[in-house]
Amino acid sequence: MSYVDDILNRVKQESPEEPEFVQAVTEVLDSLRNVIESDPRYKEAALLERLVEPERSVIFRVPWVDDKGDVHVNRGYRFQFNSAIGPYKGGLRFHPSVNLSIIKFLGFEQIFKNSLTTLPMGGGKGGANFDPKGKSDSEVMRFCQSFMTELQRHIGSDTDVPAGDIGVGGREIGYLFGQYKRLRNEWTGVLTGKGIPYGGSLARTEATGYGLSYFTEELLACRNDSYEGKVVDISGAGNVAIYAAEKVTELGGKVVTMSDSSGWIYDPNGVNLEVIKQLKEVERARISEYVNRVKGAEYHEGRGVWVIPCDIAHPCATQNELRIEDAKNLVANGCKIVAEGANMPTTYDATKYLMDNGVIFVPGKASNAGGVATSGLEMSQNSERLSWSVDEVDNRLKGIMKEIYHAADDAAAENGTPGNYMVGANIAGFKKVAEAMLAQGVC
Ligand code: NDP
Ligand code: 2IT
Repeated sequence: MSYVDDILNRVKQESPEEPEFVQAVTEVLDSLRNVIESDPRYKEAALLERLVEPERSVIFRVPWVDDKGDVHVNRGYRFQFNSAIGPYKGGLRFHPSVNLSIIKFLGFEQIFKNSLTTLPMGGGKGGANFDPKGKSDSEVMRFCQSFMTELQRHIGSDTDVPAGDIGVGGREIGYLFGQYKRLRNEWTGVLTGKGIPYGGSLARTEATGYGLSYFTEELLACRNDSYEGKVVDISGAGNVAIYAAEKVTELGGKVVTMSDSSGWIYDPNGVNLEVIKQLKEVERARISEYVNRVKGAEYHEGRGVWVIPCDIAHPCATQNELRIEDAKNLVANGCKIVAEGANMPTTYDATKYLMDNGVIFVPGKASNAGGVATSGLEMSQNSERLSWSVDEVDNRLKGIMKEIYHAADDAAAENGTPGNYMVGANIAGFKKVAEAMLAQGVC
């Protein structure tokens, strides 16, 4: 049996209740077959065994009191997966669906994504099965304070630097940062995605969505094409989706769909982002409200954005939201590019179906890396006690996304699988981490 299959079997056997983690490992290791089998150093150093095992994982109780005085307990997680190329770095997710498998898959993916950014950041991820929806600001604050009361002993600006993800935005990062500072009596860049008045980076809010569009713009430019006149389906209506839609629109595309966990909208005239921002960033309302404010749009309950014909699809909500039946709809309706904004939003069978049917597929670890890349830029600014202008950050982000595109494109071609960005991104992300691990010995 090959080394890759041996490790894959072992992960499947040892993690039967971690389907998302097994899926992520399978996608990565399948992509690395040629690279792993052609270099005996990896097996000799048990590199894959070490890569799939988090360096450290912490699971903790998060008790908090609601506005009525009732006590609740949630489960908190931090997976410190790999620190070969820098301090652990990755977001925190607050969502009722959070469990060990989800945080573990996200931490594993983050290793390769962070490597692709070219910045010195290791991989980590955390979160809690807490639902911020419907909670008051005071309840969210008390939860964040309790969460940080435990997390603070495990993180630090040179150890592990968390940030936002689903359910964790500027409000939550503010409360988390305040509690860290209070407990440790030190002001350091221990979190990214901070507010601008207290050490945040300009353009971090927009970075993941903008980065996704910059990556796709470069991919199109290399084919003498652009977003101009393209119809684009986007799912989600959170941080990533909103700023992807904003940049796609600015670059000449027409975004016709968005969604939340209740349902989705179709606006044939192009989504009105002012209305979406008001609903989602200000009122924290449901997307169903959109049709009461914009004429000519439709609202549908449940999932379904991928039935709408498009040239380009950007899934920007959550894992495994683009399934085989969705892939079939997209192909049948002439979609040419699927570039992921979310982490692993496309199931593995859907991914294969898209690629087998001529759709250019870009995995999130390449196309959504702009968020963590700009977090890396926030860390640099904090270290040098300076803030860069919005143009400086945006230009660096653009440069990094172009570099990631070419790194994945080159690695795919070298591997004999040109145009396979799944394989290219995994190889390009893996090589730097693997070299660092080999150089550092068995640890
Ligand atoms: P937000 O919380 O801002 O938005 C998430 C959006 O997805 C919301 O519209 C939400 O709907 C929807 N959603 C969440 N969970 C589900 C679900 N189980 N089913 C259907 N819809 C769902 O998160 P982000 O925009 O930050 O994150 C979106 C994705 O992008 C995630 O996969 C995240 O890991 C990834 N990502 C985020 C980065 C960042 O910098 N923020 C960086 C790179 C990747 P509702 O409001 O109803 O819950
Ligand atoms: O998935 C991701 O890359 C993020 N949620 C952003 C992580 C970060 O540290 O900015």
